[in-house]
Amino acid sequence: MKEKSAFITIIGRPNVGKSSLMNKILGQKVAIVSNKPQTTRTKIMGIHTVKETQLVFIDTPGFHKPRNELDKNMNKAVGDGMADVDAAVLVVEAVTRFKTDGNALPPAEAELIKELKRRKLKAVLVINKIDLLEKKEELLNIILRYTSHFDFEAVVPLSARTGDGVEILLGELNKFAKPSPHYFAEDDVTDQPEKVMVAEMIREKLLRTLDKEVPHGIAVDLERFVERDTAAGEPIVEVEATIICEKESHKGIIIGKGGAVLKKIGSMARYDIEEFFGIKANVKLWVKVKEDWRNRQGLIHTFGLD
Ligand SMILES: Nc1nc2c(ncn2[C@@H]2O[C@H](COP(=O)(O)OP(=O)(O)OP(=O)(O)O)[C@@H](O)[C@H]2O)c(=O)[nH]1
Ligand SMILES: [Mg+2]
Repeated sequence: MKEKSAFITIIGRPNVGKSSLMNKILGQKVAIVSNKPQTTRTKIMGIHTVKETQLVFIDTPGFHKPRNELDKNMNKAVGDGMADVDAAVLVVEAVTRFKTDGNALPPAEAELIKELKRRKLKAVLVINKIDLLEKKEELLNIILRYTSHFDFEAVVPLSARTGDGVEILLGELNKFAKPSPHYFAEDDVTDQPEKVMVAEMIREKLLRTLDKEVPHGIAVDLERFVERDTAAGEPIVEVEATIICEKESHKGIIIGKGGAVLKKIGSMARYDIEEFFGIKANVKLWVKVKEDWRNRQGLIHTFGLD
């Protein structure tokens, strides 16, 4: 059997469903997902191997106007994700409210298309969230608007939520695979260490539970992550993590009245961790304030976000 591979980067504005799409393709949750923009903070690899063809996906942070050093690192991760790949998937939303009637695109998307051209990258346009589309005719206008800016190899409307259209996308992406040995083992799904995945599962629960600016200023520092046997001889994974936030007032919100919010986050995370490892888990969480950490490269590095 002749092996084939392709590296494919997934790019787009925040919150359009890039991570949801990658997870759906992999059939496994590798990247965390939330309804808050800027959920993904670093490049995350997802590996999809079917018979002779291995597609290596790179899920990137949503491209946006930077407001701090962390944002700059995140945008840089998008650029890095576009280097040395065979193709890109530009994800946009079927329900975009365009600010102009002409053909103009939101600035972040215009910028990404400029980058595709500069790098002479081949790209497929994915119009996601078609499950939310009330009038199917609107799709044509969206397609015309985007294709007037770039010569996409294919345009695929789909729903990362229901999976509708995902097989069609895979058919298009398989065309980018070139004869080459596989870079990863057949059963690998991601390059992320387990420790990172656990910290991310906790951050996902924070994103889903908290509002406004609080979740964006959070990092999760995993301090202990060990598997041991209980006295009864049952395996258990012990997780201890510190949630870093930017303000004393945020700390109060994260902990909640009588510790209720932190307890809820801990038990939601425990559920996911148990499901992921298939054994029982103990999760202990603390909260610490580190003012303005998103502007301090040293701390950004400590939390693995560079
Ligand atoms: N209705 C609907 N919602 C979707 C679909 N795909 C993603 N979503 C939702 O859109 C939100 C954002 O999804 P993510 O996958 O985190 O988006 P992202 O592009 O990775 O976001 P960033 O990492 O912040 O750039 C979540 O609430 C998802 O559940 C879809 O096909 N239909
Ligand atoms: Mg994401």
